Amino acid sequence: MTENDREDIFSALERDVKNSSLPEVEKNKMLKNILHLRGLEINIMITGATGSGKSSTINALFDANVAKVGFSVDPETMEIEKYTLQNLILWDSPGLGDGKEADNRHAKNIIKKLNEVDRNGNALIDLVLVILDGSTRDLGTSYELINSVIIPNLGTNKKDRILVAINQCDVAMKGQHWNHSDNAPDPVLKKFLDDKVQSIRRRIKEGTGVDIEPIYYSAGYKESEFDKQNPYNLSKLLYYIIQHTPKEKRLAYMDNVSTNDEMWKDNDDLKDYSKEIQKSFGETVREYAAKGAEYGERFGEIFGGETGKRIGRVAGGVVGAAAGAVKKFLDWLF
Ligand SMILES: Nc1nc2c(ncn2[C@@H]2O[C@H](COP(=O)(O)OP(=O)(O)OP(=O)(O)O)[C@@H](O)[C@H]2O)c(=O)[nH]1
Ligand SMILES: [Mg+2]
Repeated sequence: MTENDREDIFSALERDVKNSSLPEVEKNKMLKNILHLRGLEINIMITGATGSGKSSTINALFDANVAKVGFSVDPETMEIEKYTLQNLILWDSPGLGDGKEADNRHAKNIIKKLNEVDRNGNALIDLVLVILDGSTRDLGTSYELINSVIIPNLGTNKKDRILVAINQCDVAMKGQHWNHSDNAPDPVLKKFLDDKVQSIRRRIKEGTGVDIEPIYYSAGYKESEFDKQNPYNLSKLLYYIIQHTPKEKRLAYMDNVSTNDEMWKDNDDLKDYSKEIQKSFGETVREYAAKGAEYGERFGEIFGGETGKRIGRVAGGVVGAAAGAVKKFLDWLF
């Protein structure tokens, strides 16, 4: 790791701009934009039933072992816990299913948090990630949570602010159809999970009129060095999280997502999620960091340096790839 690797993304952007051959006045426009982006925060609420895998998901996605993973049936998350990772703030919130009294308290806390506003008067919570336990048939309390507690409190653009994700897809159907050597579902399990996605979608549509697109994944687990399993569809989950985050704020993920390539490698093949994630970051740089500045054909030249290299490395990107591959990637990105 060099000094430059330790800089945050905003400092890398600034350095690329300062080192460029742009006229001072254009440089200053960009530096001002970057300063603004640096001040933006993403707030995500992560909720779901006890044991659904909220903590495991947080730890798999983000580079810190911040959230305590439970091994007992007692809820590990009792009240809303706040984790601050630079500009990314995670609210780990217990869902329903802990008994009537606790459920009432949890619901109240969630509703309060969803109605909080930031200093500009906008809703504080950018996105609610609801995690369902794919190994259980009884999703009644999760529907209650989604349809009666969360969706009614999401304001106007409800669809953009909620993401429903089914975790532990590896142990759905009692784990019998998980292909351990590929770390992926076999065709029978795939069909089962696709059907589950559709039935959840239908239940939410019927209950609220909101049409959302759930996804499934596995946060994986690690009991010891010998007893562990990598996540599945974690890149897909991150891709969906990013798509549900206001574009202007997206760079706040860059310094915080796990740098462990193992976490990102096993995904369905519906999309090249790693590339799509990198493309999203590239778009934010183009549309927000460079906003209002005249840079002609020089975009790739300016941000192809530190910024481009970093974007290329995110979520199992072009790490360790040959120099030619990095250059090709940057040409494609910008
Ligand atoms: N097989 C498998 N186990 C998982 C997965 N995700 C989580 N687990 C396990 O499920 C258990 C509960 O996970 P947690 O991450 O603590 O769940 P939580 O939602 O944070 O639970 P509370 O904080 O108690 O509400 C742990 O033993 C995890 O290792 C997964 O994708 N697959
Ligand atoms: Mg937890």
